[in-house]
Amino acid sequence: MTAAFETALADFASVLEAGLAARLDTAPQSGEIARPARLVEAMRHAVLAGGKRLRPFLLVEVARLLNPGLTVAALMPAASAIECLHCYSLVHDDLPAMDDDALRRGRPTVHVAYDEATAILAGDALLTLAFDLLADPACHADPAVRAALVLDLARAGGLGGMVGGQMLDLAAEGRFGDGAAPNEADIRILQAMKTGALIRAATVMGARLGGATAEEIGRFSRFGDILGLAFQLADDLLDVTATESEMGKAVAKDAAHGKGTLVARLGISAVRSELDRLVAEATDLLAPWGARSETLAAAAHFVAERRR
Ligand code: GRG
Repeated sequence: MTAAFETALADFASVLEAGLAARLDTAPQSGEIARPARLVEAMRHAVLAGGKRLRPFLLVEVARLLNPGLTVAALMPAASAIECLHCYSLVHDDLPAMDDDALRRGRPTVHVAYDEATAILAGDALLTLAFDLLADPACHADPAVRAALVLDLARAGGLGGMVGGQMLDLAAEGRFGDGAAPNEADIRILQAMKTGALIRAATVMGARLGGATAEEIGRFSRFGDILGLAFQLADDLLDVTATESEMGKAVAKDAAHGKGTLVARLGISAVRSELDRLVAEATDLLAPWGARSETLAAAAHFVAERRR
């Protein structure tokens, strides 16, 4: 992974953050009645506190690869939507009823900084805001494209995607006392749902916004699947190899929670080899765009080799 990629990601993160900050203020939008200040503050705490901004970055990079005429500003509503949905998932994942974490992105989690009820509502409001951003005509002039984006994000984020994956994850910890420990195939499915679905949504939504053909949508769906799997494998590796200060959140939690990860099942070196294969496959998928796709190829390396 190159320093140039890290710089591009950091530069994008500042632009996205400024856009998100502007959306999260106390002035009601048309159709709203009032915005409670405490809720806005908690949402800002959840969203504006750092974060790699990988999902919106992928969305923007895929869209601009397919249509270089698109500006980052034009893609900001959809990019912000996917980050809002991601941030909601982190707020709810950190709650006492879920992972019960006190640290996220190097800062107190929302329920610690505020309180549990506020954190639940901040997550709810971020989830709703994600769909508000996609449905707004500012997202795309064509209502059919907006509807397709809404569907992509709903299917990735909901029952058969991220939320469903979180449910399977809780069950796999033995929370509900119902059944055997998950096998490798079970773990792959739950991770594809919990983590992979949203990363795939980012690349597919980017492709849609870039005016992709059906073949290109399929290609970026597969690219997103590969990055999602690599992201989760890297996350599992970091859980056993990184420090709390590198990650800005608690580590070594998987074993403590009895989580069956692929690192625990297959071992560190097998997972590292799988990551190498995934990066190679992701890079092959970008072949039609040659050197113009080098940022996305670097993103695949970043996901697999990241230390945060
Ligand atoms: C509570 C509905 C609900 C879903 C939770 C996101 C999630 C599903 C759980 C988080 C637990 C976890 C560690 C998942 C592994 C992958 C992941 C989503 C890591 C955090 O994403 P990053 O690294 O975070 O992109 P930043 O802070 O950079 O945005």
